[in-house]
Amino acid sequence: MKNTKISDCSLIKLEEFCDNKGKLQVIENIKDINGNLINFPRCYFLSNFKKNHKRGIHAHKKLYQILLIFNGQCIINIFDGKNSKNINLKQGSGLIIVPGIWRELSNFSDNALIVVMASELYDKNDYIFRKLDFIKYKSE
Ligand code: T46
Repeated sequence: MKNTKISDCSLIKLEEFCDNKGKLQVIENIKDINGNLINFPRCYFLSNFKKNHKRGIHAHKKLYQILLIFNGQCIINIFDGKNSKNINLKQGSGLIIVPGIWRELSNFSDNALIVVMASELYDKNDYIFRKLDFIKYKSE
């Protein structure tokens, strides 16, 4: 999706229920930029972060994602070809990244665990790996 902006991405708060059994957090009813409900058929986990190594460093053409962090925090830089923003991802929040956004994940705290919900099955052809290709894609 070429015409998305970083303002289409949002940090949402998980709904939280605490009682004497413990805590339960919910995320549901996530909509795409046209207002249609998104299904998330894939989920993956990022861990074992190496010092001074970033993760991501690419964009997706069709994929919507929700990034959630358990244990610790990290910084996610998002870029839409013109503007960029650093987001400090913390427990209890989820970052919705729409298609057509470059992302770089860094500054992971020790033992960070990131869960990513993805709106499509894995498809290498959905990735844009080179930043210059991404900038060109966004300007076409
Ligand atoms: C993203 C960031 C936040 C698969 O075979 N299936 C999968 O579903 C995924 C996500 C990856 N892979 C393979 C492809 C590579 O051989 O796992 C290996 C590592 O993947 P990658 O280098 O893309 O990992 P990250 O952490 O840099 O990026 C991942 C996601 O790929 C990406 O969509 O936004 O997490």
